[in-house]
Amino acid sequence: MPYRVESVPFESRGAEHYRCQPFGQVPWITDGDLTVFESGAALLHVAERSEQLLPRDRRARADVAQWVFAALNSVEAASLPWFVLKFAGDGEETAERKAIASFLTSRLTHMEDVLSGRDWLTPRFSAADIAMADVLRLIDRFDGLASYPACKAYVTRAVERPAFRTAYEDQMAHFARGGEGG
Ligand SMILES: N[C@@H](CCC(=O)N[C@@H](CS)C(=O)NCC(=O)O)C(=O)O
Repeated sequence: MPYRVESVPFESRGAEHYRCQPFGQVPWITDGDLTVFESGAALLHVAERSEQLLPRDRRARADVAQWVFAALNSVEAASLPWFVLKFAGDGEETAERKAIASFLTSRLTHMEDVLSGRDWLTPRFSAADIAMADVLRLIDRFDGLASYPACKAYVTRAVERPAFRTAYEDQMAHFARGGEGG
């Protein structure tokens, strides 16, 4: 599927930016005359075009949908407070910080059990793996998967896929050009 990577100004976010993304964030996608914000919604919008990424069979589709939401709502939701502390360089041990770490530990322990028995979340690679692998990949960047070998191996499998490499390299090349052009 052909696509083009685009950037928007970070400091001065105009009305058009807020029209496409009400929180003034990125990403959003433009597909003809419509725009879709929230990466999960954008993912599902694109996946609609692929029987493999989002099957039409109702059971298979529900299976993919539940794991997409699990990635964003159960795993990413637990990783965000942990990231905020990591970004802030805050390593102080307090009861609140331990609670945040243990929330993430609980989610990763369950994901470790799930991923110990399978290559992908659903019988075939799907949109659910795009969402979950990306959430886990970011946790891994802060060494949060050191005690979760099955999660780590899953991320490795996902990022070694030619489609991931192509998309990642396209985005890096876009940034290397200063965010200009396709
Ligand atoms: N839930 C949103 C999160 C988007 C998000 O966190 N975007 C970050 C960059 S990855 C951003 O735009 N940060 C700048 C800001 O919040 O002002 C999604 O998945 O699309």
